[in-house]
Amino acid sequence: MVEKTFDNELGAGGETHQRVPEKGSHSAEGHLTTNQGIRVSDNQNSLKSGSRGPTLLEDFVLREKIFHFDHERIPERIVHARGSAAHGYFELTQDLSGITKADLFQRKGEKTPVFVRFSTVAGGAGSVDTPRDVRGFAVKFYTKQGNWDLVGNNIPVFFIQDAMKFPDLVHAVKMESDRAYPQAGSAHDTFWDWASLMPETTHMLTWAMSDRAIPRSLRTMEGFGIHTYRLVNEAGKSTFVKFHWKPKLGIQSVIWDEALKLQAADNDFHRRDLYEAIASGSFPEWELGLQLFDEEFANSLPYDVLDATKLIPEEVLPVKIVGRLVLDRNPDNFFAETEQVAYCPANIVPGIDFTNDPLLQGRLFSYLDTQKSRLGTANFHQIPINAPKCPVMNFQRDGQMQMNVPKGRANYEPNSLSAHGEDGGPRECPVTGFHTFEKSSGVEEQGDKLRVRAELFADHYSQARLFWKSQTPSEQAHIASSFVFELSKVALEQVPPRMVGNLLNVDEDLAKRVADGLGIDMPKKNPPARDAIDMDASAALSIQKNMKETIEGRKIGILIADGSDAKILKGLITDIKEAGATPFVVAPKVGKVVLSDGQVIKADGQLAGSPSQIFDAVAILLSGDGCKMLLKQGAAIQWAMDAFGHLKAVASNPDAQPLLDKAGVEPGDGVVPLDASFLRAAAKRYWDREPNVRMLA
Ligand code: HDE
Repeated sequence: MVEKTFDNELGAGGETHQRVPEKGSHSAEGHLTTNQGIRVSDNQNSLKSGSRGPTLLEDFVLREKIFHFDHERIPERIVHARGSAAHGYFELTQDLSGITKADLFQRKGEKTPVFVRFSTVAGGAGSVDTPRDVRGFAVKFYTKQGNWDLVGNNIPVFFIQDAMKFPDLVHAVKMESDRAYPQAGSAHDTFWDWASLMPETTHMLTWAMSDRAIPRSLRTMEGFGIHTYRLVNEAGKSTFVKFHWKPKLGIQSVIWDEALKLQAADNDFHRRDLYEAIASGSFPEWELGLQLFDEEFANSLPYDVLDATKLIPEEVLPVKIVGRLVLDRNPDNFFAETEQVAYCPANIVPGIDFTNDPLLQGRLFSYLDTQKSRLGTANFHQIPINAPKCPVMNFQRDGQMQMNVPKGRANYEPNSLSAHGEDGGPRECPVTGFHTFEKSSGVEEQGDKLRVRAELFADHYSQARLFWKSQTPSEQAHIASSFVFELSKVALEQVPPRMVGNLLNVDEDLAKRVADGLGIDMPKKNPPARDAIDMDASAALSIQKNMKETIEGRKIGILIADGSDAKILKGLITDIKEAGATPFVVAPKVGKVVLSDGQVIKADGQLAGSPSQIFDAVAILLSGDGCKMLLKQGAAIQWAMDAFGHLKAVASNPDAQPLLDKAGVEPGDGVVPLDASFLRAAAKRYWDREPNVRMLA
């Protein structure tokens, strides 16, 4: 019989090939146990009959370990499966007590804990971070009155007007059901077949084809509640509200070629960025803004505020800033928190209420329902990340995975158990309890039972036109080119002309550019259900018109090689850090770079694994010999070429010039010497460069 042995600290010999503490030693963290609390003597070897004999069924340690592992995954979300999240707080900066009785909006300066999850919509949980897609922006406020979930997106409107169409939208956009591709992208037959048959999607499509759908980071996206909600004050007066999140760093997006390359460079580009920003103390922050209005204002608009495919331009109704959201703590465990968090638009607190938006109404049912199949129990609200931070008391009992142990007999109400000296349990409170806003509001709340939509919902094009005309020429070119890119992937011949026929209702120039880009004849305009009206352009809808020129929070790549100037490198790193950005040194060998003064340093990333897509601006600092060596490396040439092609600032020292020449980096705005001007240059993108580097529609 062979003696059972452990590897010793030197890892030599034995039946296992892992380093484990010597037999009998105790770790500082305590003893390993089974889920029944039994101490485990050996976590390396299953129980066998003889050293080469069969494994024994009796081995409860092995069976329990494998059993638990087999069930580690839960069903992923049907939409928004891919997500990243963080803890933080909401701080009220404006007293809103006149407008709402919601406790979190009463006292200026008060902080409410939050858990925020961002997501893509179409891809599975393991898909990439940078497809062209809408992003979810879901905030759970753990208020003193219970949980309020504001479950929004990074685009202020939605594809559809009525919940009835949601399963069709999701089926059409997700991977096609026979071939199971494409993953995470809308550029395929079924999505465009469906969307082109649904004119109400047109406004959202113009947003989805814009740079909003390829954000630079989760920290640089706006967020929107989309639907019109209500705020209700102590006196029972209701005010309509639309919620906005405005990122402190401004809105920033990447460009399409960059997004495509990012999918190869870093699947986790957004997740990593969020995690690293928080871990380094550079806390992502947003302002909460409200658009507040009354019935009379709503009735004066040429569109319906209950229609989720419409927005109210900020120029028509300004956004009032009332608070800030700060994310300052990464989750401790992805599964326990980010995966198990269950948002639900039906979670509201006294002082906030719904409207009759037919999309919102459908959502009020869906989220609670889906959590049961995703988390497997009606008791999912007891999972720590979902549990309110205020007392929860009711007569609901039992169910799978019940974590509470209620005492006594009071599991019904009314009861008179207290008269007998027993605890009778909690009671309803007509004063502080949630009251639904009662007044029917301009809208007919009693009427015939009809499967219809309100009259103004039939206007599918006015706001798509508004969005289009509010963009800069560069943004318009991106939108037209995205339509071309996506529709070029559609094999169903009837679809692109049908889509262009819809776009003719938005803008003739847009339709023409898309038809030209596709190489198809201009189709006839599809007759609109209601003629579009012209609205005044809204600068707030453009990213480029609102871009914040700052390098705060940005990541700057510095390409070096052996012989790079030590003093310049040191100064550059210090300056970048002082400006609130993150320097990242890239070199051919990550473990060793010998600088001009003989100093040996480590790089942050290796050249092939750190392409310039992952940076906001780049600096190239090379010696003559270093440059010569890199001229033979495709990755180095591509590094400079992509940074230039992605319209970023490119700084270099004179010895690096041959690399720039070989990469086709031409002199012009944003191509600067490696001096103090670089940090100013790095604060923006150079849109004017684009027509020289790629053809757009
Ligand atoms: Fe969702 N949506 N949705 N949605 N949604 C879900 O809930 C649904 C809609 C949004 O990070 C699901 O827990 C219906 C609009 C976000 O966990 C599901 C309709 C907006 C998230 C669901 C909509 C959203 C979801 C899937 C039309 C922006 C991720 C898993 C009536 C205002 C939340 C889950 C997270 C998730 C249903 C439309 C945002 C199936 C039926 C409009 C950010 O319940």
